[in-house]
Amino acid sequence: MPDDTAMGYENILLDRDGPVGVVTLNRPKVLNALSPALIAEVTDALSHLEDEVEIRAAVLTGGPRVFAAGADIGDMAERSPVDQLLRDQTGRWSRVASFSKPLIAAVNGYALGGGCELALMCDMIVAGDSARFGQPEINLGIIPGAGGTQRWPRTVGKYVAMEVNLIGGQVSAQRAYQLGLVNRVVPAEVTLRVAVDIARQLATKPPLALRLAKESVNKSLETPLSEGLSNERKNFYFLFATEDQKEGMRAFLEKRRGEFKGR
Ligand code: DAK
Repeated sequence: MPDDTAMGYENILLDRDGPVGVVTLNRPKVLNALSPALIAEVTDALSHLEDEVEIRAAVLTGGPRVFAAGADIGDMAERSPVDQLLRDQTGRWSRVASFSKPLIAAVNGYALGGGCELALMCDMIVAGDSARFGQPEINLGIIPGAGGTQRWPRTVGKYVAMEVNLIGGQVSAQRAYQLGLVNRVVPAEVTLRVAVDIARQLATKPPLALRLAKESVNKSLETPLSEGLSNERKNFYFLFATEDQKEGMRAFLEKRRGEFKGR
């Protein structure tokens, strides 16, 4: 398998731990500030992991001290709206949210601005006890540009979302857990390990069912209930066309573990 050096990455690391791909943001001197080059590398790495059949889930982390302190302010400071439009950053970032395999964020330290938005694009979030989430863009004279005003209210409701987006303060790991924004709070030194363990557990599940479960849950955030239910039903029926459904049900009846191939 190609590793990060072979791929020529300068802002991230890409590792594979069995069926789990691990993408690590790696600009520690600027708290993993998300430059366009870094985002391009993240999306490139995810598209490789997407194509590798043996990879069943992925983890996105910023390493032991910080997840990411937001988009690179130095890069953005003098940009015009036309620059922003032409660089198609929105298209790039949205590829993280459209990754079809399960993606777990392992967050230690700051996840601010675009860093927080990146974590919110993942399917589950494991937070180290040092994690701090927030949207401080308001203090820079802007608002979030990659989902902060949309994913917060859909996750924690209007009032906390207003607090986060209008005041620009930070939410601790513990509060994020109480709000339902993160799945686990763990000691910071085991954040990555716990996230990889969850990803490994997901890697034992039937990949096509995982993909459609992810798609169906995400759809529920964008559609009226009737449309979401209709979409779920179609995905449910479709899975009866897969070998994994036959294997899963046979394995249950034969009292053994299913071996899933993603077919
Ligand atoms: N950009 C660039 N450099 C940053 C940075 C950032 N976001 N955050 C930190 N750094 C750099 C600092 O400048 C400093 O560099 P040196 O001075 O050492 O050269 C180094 O990282 C260490 O930071 P500090 O010295 O400030 O460290 P502290 O521990 O004192 O403070 C902090 C940590 C996280 C509280 C502080 O660094 C901070 O407030 N950082 C900025 C946080 C922020 O405002 N984030 C929001 C940025 S706006 C879009 C997608 C996404 C976005 C927009 C559009 N599209 C798809 C269209 C996202 C926008 C944003 O995220």
